[in-house]
Amino acid sequence: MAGRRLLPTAVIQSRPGDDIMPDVKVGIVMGSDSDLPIVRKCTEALDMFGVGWEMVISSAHRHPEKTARYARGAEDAGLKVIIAAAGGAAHLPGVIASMTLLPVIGLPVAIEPLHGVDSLYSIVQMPQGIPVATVAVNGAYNAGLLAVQMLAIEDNNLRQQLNNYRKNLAKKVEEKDTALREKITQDK
Ligand code: C2R
Repeated sequence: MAGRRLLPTAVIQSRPGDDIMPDVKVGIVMGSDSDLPIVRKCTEALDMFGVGWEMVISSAHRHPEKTARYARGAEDAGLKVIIAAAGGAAHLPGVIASMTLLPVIGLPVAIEPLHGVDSLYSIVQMPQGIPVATVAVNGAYNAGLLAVQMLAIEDNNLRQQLNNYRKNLAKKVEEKDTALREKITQDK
């Protein structure tokens, strides 16, 4: 069935229990399980918009064959966007991007001893020809949001949800501004 895939056992999915996942559009790949506490925030954003995701550990350095298999198979598997997270010498997002035409969002993860500057530079400084859309160091929530925005290009329901999300952000700014004014008036 086009766009559907049977779950490889190593993949964690957004809706545990299903054998077939017609709705999984975002593949989240991370270099190690140590990245998970950061990467989790991606799934919070995706879940908020009801976007199906799957999650897998792979490494361009430690397991290049698995990484290539995943990247080359992603489009046929029905994925639309890949989020690739890695720390240190973070070649994973770029290598994945080189093996698929799907947009790849790179998520630099901060680890010792350089606290993410290394992963940021390795992900963002791609050579011309193979882009990776890089978010902030540990910017996992924005990686999820950016994936939703990409999907919203062809999904009016997601577009509407994103509009509401933005309106809510603006409303919170107004509330904070009002609270600030009240506080300053009281302090006078
Ligand atoms: P360990 O905690 O397993 O030692 O991993 C991972 O993403 C993680 O942040 C330490 C860090 O190594 C990163 N890693 C990469 C790649 N594979 C693993 N940057 C890669 O292929 O780019």
